[in-house]
Amino acid sequence: MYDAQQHNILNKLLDRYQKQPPQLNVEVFRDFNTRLSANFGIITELYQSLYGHRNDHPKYFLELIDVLFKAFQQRHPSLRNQDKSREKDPHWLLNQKWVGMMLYPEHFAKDLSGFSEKLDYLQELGVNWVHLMPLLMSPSNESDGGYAVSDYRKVDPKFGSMAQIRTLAKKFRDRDMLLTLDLVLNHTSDEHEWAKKAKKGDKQYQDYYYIFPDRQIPDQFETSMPEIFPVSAPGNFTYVESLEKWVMTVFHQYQWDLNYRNPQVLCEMIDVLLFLANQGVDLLRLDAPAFLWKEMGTSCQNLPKAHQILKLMKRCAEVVAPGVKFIAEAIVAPLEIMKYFGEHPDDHECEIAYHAPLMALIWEAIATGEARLLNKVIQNLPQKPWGTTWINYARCHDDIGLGFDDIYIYELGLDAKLHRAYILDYYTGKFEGSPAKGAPFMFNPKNGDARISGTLASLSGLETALKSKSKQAIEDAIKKITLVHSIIMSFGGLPLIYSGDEIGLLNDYSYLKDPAKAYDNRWMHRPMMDWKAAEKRKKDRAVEKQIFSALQKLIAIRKESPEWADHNNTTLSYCENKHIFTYLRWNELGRKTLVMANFHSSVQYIKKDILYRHGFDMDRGVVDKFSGKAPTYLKELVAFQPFQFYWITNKKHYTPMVKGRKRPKSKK
Ligand code: OTU
Repeated sequence: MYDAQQHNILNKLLDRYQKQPPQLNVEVFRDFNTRLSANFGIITELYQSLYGHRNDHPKYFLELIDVLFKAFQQRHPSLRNQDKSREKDPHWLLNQKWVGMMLYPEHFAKDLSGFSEKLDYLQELGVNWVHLMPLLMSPSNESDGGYAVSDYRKVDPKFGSMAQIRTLAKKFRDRDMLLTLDLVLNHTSDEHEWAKKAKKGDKQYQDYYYIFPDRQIPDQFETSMPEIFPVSAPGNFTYVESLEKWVMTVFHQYQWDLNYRNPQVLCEMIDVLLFLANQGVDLLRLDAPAFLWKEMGTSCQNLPKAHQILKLMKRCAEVVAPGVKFIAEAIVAPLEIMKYFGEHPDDHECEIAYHAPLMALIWEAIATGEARLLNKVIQNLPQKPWGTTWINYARCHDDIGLGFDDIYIYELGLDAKLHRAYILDYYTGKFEGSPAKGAPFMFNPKNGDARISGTLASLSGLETALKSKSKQAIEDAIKKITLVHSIIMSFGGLPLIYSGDEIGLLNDYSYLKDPAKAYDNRWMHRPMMDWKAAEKRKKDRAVEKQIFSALQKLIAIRKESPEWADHNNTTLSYCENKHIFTYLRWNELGRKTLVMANFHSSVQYIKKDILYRHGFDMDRGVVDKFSGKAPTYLKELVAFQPFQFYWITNKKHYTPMVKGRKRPKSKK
């Protein structure tokens, strides 16, 4: 929209920037000009809605725009070029070629130079996108695994340096790989310079946080704020002796919540965001964005202003670094997660969000042997906006929260409370006969809530199976591990593997010996990468080889399946057997894959009719892309082995794989 006053401000700014050294060449400046002009109206509007009531808002607004220009000046030409080529190809992120892995640098390869030497391992598996877990400066004792940052511009020397990140990012670009780093937006460590100044009594920096002289306001907040870590960090405020004041600390006591009501905080954090973007990061994982805005009398999660902050950040990034995409790490109720994609067609917010409901429901389906709830919840999710995509994952460094709504459990005729209790019991050793080996995380006696810790392999029963030496149990566990990955590879979105799962690493109980970790059992599923075990991926019949090569194959097939690019082309399919989860992936060129996954430990059948219904070419035949064979039929039924899945496609679209690669066309 044209607004004379805004236009005036914009022109003045651009005139000034054009002359500001180091001067940019005409073409480069034009890009900035175009992007700022296109976004200026919406940036102004968002800014006003957040800070318009303050007298000082025009001053801070101009400071923010200056930050954008400075960051643009500093952006490396190769990154600017990449921005431009990504602008020309809005599909780039949706491509089926991307397969990710998240890993702790110090667990995987000690540090950044060690990591650079391990790229071949990732490429052998087929991984071309890496989320490096927090590596910025954070206190050496307790830091919530790096999610308490004490300096956003410095890499913790135990990992390396920022220069190494830039080199790594360059290496990634050369290999067509993507790099993700965290941006911990909601809080800093209490050892961050801002917090230190605040502790010393500096009023300006005290205003960077939520600090209160007594319990009056905190008590009011507490009446409506849930607790995130009720066992290890109860309550949402911490008394700080040296200050004789209460500080808002939603997560741990040493993680101080930033006060985004202060426009300086926003400006600082956008500066940090662009700084990280300028190191060559492709996808920024915005940590805990649901918590950005606090309002008394609310849960202080998912508030409209939190979305406005994210939208403002997105527009700023689009001016400076449009090639950089945002990942919303909003592990909240399914319908709330969807809002981080933006709610209106021209909203720009986060392009990517974690598909927490899919993740949690996969585990629910494994525990119950049924896909009914999985099917129901996913069916009821609205379509996400075009151009956005999910991260599909089975495990990550955090616990598994059963964050889906009770209503769907009731709709299945089940008691939600009992059902949730069953799932918890199944994974935490209380349900006799369950092979899963996990632990309850943050059991809250006030409401009976708990989440689940444990590695993918241990939750799938591998730990128990190996102990019992039962061949059958080991086989079942491997089948479950493969099944779970077959879903995250083929469901629309970006699959993200958790490091170690590709060789079935088990729970690691050594964290109990470290007092800085013992109170947080999420450490049990953050094992050190076991390179000796990884070597066994080359050894026939080894468990590691069975898992690794299965994943390798899943990945290779994914990359060869253009209908798996995420264009909102995942259609859940009706299936009469409650143990089987079915969906169709398709594209406009007539390519399709029908995914059918049996979550039960027994042989199952469904009517062959499903193949006709989806228009498969039954005369020329269909094939399962994973086994390379036709599905097993029993008269008019398709038969499934325990935990078997099919990736059915028309034979004419099928090229057999040789060692995970497409067979080269014969030169006839
Ligand atoms: C995120 O977590 C991180 O993934 C956790 O590792 C951090 O502890 C936390 O932020 C604080 O930085 O806020 O919106 O176990 O699922 O806290 C989701 C709970 C988050 C996590 C939750 C999550």
